[in-house]
Amino acid sequence: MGLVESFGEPHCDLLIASRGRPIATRFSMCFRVLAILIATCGLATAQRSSSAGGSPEHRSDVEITWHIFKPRFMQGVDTVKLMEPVAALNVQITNPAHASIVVNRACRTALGNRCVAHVTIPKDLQAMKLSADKPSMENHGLRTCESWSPVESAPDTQQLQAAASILKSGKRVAILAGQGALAARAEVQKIAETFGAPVAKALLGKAVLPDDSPYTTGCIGHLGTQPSQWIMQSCDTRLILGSTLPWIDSYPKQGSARAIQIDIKADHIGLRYPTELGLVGDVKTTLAALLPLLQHKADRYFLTEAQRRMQDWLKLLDQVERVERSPLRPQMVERALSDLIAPDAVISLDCGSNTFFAARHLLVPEGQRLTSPGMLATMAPGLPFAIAAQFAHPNRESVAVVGDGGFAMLMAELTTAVQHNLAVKIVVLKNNSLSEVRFEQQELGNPPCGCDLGRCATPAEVRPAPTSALRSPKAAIVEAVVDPDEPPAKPQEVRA
Ligand SMILES: Cc1ncc(C[n+]2csc(CCOP(=O)(O)OP(=O)(O)O)c2C)c(N)n1
Ligand SMILES: [Mg+2]
Repeated sequence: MGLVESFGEPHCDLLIASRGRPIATRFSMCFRVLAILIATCGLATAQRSSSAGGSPEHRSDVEITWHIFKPRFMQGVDTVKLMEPVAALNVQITNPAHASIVVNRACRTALGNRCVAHVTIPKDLQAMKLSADKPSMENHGLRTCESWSPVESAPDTQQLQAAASILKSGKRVAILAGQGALAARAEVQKIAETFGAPVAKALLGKAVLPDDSPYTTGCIGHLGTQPSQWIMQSCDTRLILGSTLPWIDSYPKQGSARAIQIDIKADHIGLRYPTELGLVGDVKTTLAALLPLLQHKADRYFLTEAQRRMQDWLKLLDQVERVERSPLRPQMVERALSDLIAPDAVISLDCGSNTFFAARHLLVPEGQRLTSPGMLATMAPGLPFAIAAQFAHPNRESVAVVGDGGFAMLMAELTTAVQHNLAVKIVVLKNNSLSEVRFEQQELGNPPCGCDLGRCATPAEVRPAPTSALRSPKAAIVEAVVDPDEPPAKPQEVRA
């Protein structure tokens, strides 16, 4: 357990949410030491993000937050009510002895059910000593246990045999791997090898197989690759592993392929595609139990064709990355970064056009890990994710690739990185635009909009810039470049 004081209040929550992402390797939590309205709104976004994104599948996942809570007090917010829609467990601590039981249960709820658990600890209570507490008469010295083991269940033999039979009858098996398969790299590779089945990866599952694996066609979905799209449209059997990829148009046409889905969450089965057989269980354990029932398939046509298409696709990306022009193509920047970052780096992405470029042009090798906002696709978590990753992996490079819009939202979180001596690296794709939304609006036929900009940096510019801003019929910004060494003087200190 660690205490992290976050300086960008709305963002400490994303830090906490990110600890539940696949980047954390061990049971880890952040205490939250500040709860003001804006922070709490940020918390709701982050935790909604984590609940909307489906449960993080990593066994160290936990989403627990402590709050200062002072109803009717300045900056007080009823965080219990606020978190009610997203938290599976949502309890306010009433005394120190209560804390040990509730916190234990919250950890079990979050870890076991892969969901959000939320604990509120009023500020006054945080300062109380456990030894000074008088538990209620009914407490009888209640203790709880410290051990916890992840769920590693697999479906029964009959179901596994049914799955094996469907897979064996398929001529063109394609695999969709999501974040639930992150811990099952060896098993996914073995299945792909056995069936000559290409693997398309959801963005959160990008590290399931390294991008140089002969079995993967890269990411799938709107930010994916053409070969991934092709394998999904051409397969006759689809194996979905720990994924609820949201883009329905990236699934085969209904009825055109049989589908088996393996997911630890029963309610994920059939969520996106009419799955013929749903196996509820841990992806790694289930695949390990399924593998002995399968035989090597001699027909390699589907895989070979996917690989050929992948070669063509990589050539196309290479050409795009090499175009020399200014302003730079973001793809060139992503490629340079991909070549330069450490082989075991942890990469954190944002939401925007930048995510598309990163998904395609950052090629993740075997030792790297990657995380991104997931299903809610909220802007700006790249930096807080990178901070959390650096806490979780102090000896690995932590790199955030973010948009300028997202970065502007959470830039203050840099203070946290500096304060905690975290050597995070942030690459901002500055296009002076909320580009993804701009393109979406263009597609809808909406006209571009914006405000007027003015700048003054010299005495001669001091009047013209605000004058035209004040006369503008539109919203206008004046950037006045002023001396940072001019002190906020007291009356008696003012000098000419
Ligand atoms: C909190 C939040 N607000 C708004 C959006 C809608 N949205 C999605 S991408 C995007 C633009 C992001 O801009 P930027 O970070 O500069 O990235 P770019 O698209 O320019 O690469 C917006 C506004 C969102 N996903 N999350
Ligand atoms: Mg931008």
